Amino acid sequence: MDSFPGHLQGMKLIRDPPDLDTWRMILFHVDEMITLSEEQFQIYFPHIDNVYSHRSTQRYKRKPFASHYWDCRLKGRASGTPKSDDPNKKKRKRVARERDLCDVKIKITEYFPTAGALEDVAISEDMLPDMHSITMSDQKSYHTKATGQAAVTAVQHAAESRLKLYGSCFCPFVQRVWIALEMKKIPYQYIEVDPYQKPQSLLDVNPRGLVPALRHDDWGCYESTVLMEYLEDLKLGRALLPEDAKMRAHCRLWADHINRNIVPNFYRVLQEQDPEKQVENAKELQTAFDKLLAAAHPDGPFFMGSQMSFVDVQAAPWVIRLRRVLTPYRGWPDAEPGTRWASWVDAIDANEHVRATTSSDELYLDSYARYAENRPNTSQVANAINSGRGLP
Ligand SMILES: N[C@@H](CCC(=O)N[C@@H](CS)C(=O)NCC(=O)O)C(=O)O
Repeated sequence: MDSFPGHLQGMKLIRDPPDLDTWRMILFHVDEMITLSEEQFQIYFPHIDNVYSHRSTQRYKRKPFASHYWDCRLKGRASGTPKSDDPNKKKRKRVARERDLCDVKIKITEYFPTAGALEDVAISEDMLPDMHSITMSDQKSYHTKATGQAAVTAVQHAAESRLKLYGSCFCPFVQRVWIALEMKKIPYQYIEVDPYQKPQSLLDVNPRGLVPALRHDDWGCYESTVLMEYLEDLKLGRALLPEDAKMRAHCRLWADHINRNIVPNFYRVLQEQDPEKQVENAKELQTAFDKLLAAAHPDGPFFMGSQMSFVDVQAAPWVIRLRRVLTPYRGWPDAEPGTRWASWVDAIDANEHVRATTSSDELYLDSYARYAENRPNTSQVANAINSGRGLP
């Protein structure tokens, strides 16, 4: 079957998409609400269609979208549905599961073309009328569950392990450590925590209650750069720092440059509300990146050459947030094709371990809305960066 009837009309069956087993597991055993991007829905939902049946559709006069509701078929007859008295109706045997055991419901929000909005699909066990996966707390809104590829990786590393990474899906400092663990292929457990609620398990490792925090048996530590060094010192899997002492110092120096100049400047660009100051801050951020690349391998694409290593990992979470956050909120321009800058940004964005720890774009867009607030005259930032570029 290559296309689908009814409410799945228009969806194409993509045979053997990557990580299908994991996605089947995620979608079948859903116990908290998850939100899928349109792309993930299109790719994976047809593969679990045998479980769900369409229940109802709600259309609105003044809203440019419709909501389609689905129930898990393993639930049995939807409440309010009269029992069929058709003697010819085939009696279905319920052997494997009892009635009303499964309470998973799905709401599919279909946006009409004029809406111009992001399409998403929410799946939950206990569906609320207006649901999304963002938590509101003290005026802050943030996601509490990874999405996209990061969600798949989180599920793959949910099992108990001696090495535990306490992380939050939106946090770039966590992503550093997560990328390093993936690159090294050290067995680990990923534990999603809310650092604004600070569960005791996090405070036990980091009394300040910040993520990332790492627990290794009965010992724990925190601060992303320190954790990157700890993983390096374990000497397990692939080394991210070179052997030579002088080259190691060189890498540490530029990792320090990232912490002192790139990270704070990234937030200055985002937090500043005055358009003129935004332009100044954006130039400073670009200068900090330029300095880093001036010290990098001339051909790259990575800092030390053809392989991604320590310095790239230190910067990667902010590099991938340029296109996902600074472009929509501040008009940060795409890297000019053919430049050393473009080859570095593209190589980081395409790296499998970076991808494995990256959520879908909307998660980042939502997570930084509270910093960015106003949308300025974004073309000013783009012009300033493009005209001031000193890179080859
Ligand atoms: N310097 C720390 C920064 C960690 C950090 O700021 N984490 C944020 C999330 S991205 C956090 O835990 N915030 C909780 C809070 O501020 O209470 C590191 O490199 O690990």
